[in-house]
Amino acid sequence: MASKCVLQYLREVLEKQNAGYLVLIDPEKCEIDRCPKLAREIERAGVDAILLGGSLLTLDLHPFAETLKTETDLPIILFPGDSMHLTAHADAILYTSLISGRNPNYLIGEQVKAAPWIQRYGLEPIPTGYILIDGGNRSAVEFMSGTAPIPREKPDIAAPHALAAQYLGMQLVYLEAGSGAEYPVPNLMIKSVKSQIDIPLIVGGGIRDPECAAEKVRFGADFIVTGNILEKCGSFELMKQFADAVHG
Ligand code: 1GP
Repeated sequence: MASKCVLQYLREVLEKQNAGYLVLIDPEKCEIDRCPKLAREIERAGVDAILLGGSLLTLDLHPFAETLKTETDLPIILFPGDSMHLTAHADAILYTSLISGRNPNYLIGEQVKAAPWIQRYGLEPIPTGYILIDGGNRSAVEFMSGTAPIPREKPDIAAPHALAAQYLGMQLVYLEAGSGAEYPVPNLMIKSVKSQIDIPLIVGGGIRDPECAAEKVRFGADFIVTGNILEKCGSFELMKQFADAVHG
């Protein structure tokens, strides 16, 4: 993406259409040789942006971001598990703080370590309140961060977290059930959180079919993220169905 205003681009996506669709590529689960074709198909399917990252990376992120950028004009947005998951080849970074947890390292520690590199790499930081919800199984985020997710039946706890994110000046809220979650974030929790905030709401984790994605949008999600389902049975047709369902 030529300009460095990815947040503005995301806001325009929401002005133009019902909601936005983001595809997550986790380098640990995607062969780099697949990336050129995948990037072209993602763009052709009507996906709005690409998230790149994962909870634990053992591979070099640079060639993945570089390859994706060569093949698509869509924004490449880093979705880091920690401060080492950075590359200059992306456009922006979800500058997340894991606000559902009480681990200072994921609230502010990793962010401090990453800040000079974000500046050096010229990445656009998008401050994001990251809220982990119990997805029915133990997620990588839960394990890696050493934090407990918010219980699924407690929208009354999730909503003030999201409101606090907005009051702290964050620009997005991400409700995360965890990659490969058994259950996605519950509809009533999405509705409750959405009723409390004015900033865009991202929902991801365990969304496996376009109908589910459309349902989450109906309950208030502004952006839907899918990762696993496309890594497992990724096809152009499926991505297009997701994009169409989300865009309404
Ligand atoms: C994970 O929300 C994303 O951070 C996507 O989850 O892999 O379950 O689609 P899935």
